[in-house]
Amino acid sequence: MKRPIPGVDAALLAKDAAAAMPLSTRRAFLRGSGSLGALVMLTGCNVVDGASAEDLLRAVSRLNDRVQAWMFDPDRLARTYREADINRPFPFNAFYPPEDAPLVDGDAWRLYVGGLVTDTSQWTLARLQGLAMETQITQHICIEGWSAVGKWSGPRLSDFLQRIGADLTAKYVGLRCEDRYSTSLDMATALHPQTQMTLMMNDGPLPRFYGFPMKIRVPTKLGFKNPKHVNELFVTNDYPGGFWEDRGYNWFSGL
Ligand SMILES: Nc1nc2c(c(=O)[nH]1)N[C@H]1C(S)=C(S)[C@@H](COP(=O)(O)O)O[C@H]1N2
Ligand SMILES: [Mo]
Repeated sequence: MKRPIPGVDAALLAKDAAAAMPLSTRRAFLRGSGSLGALVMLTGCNVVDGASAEDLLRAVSRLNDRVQAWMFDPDRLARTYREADINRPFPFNAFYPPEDAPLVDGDAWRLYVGGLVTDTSQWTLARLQGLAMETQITQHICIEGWSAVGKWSGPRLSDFLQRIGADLTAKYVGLRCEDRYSTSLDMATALHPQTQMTLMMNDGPLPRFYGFPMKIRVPTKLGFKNPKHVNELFVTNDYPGGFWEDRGYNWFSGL
């Protein structure tokens, strides 16, 4: 290993980096040597040659993504709840107040599909409604400090991806929304049995404030990874980021 950054205590730097990791990553890191050398090796970020603290934090965050993706168990189901546990009214959240929620015309709406798929035909709401649907009662956890149990129904995203001939070995599924929100999922999560193209809430059409006409429900991830009013889906190997991900939230954000 090369010489440390002048004036920076290597052990302290490694300790700070460990503190910035989520618990699961930190455990794996400290189970190894937990040293600066290990950090450089793990992140692929050469902190020795004048990397800024920001570069290091970015590298730690991407390392967190890789460790979380590696630890993700595609067969482990998110907990499901009873009808009596459903929160009514369900909380609203977006990067704007409720009155600014998009007013989407369900007849004119189309889902555009692109990237590494063989069938790029557009989807109307009626066509999506023709797919086999499932219902889940699961918990939504927002990073802002609230959680609520809701009931959502729709086709499995994995069924849809198979139907459009998606390259299931690709890394990411990118999602874009009517309100210019966006997010992206790792393929393993996109294929998880509970990841849903939600068309209904509480046995009725998905209401305007909760993502009409279609949201992606991902009960294995934080709330911001559940995009509402989705109108574009693409499959890619190029990291797509997302609205909050580009503003510093950890990309994987698994529960
Ligand atoms: N299109 C869109 N989707 C979005 C958001 C948004 O601002 N726009 N906010 C996210 C966040 S941070 C949360 S917590 C949930 C809130 O969903 P809800 O209004 O159904 O509770 O939507 C997520 N999906
Ligand atoms: Mo959120």
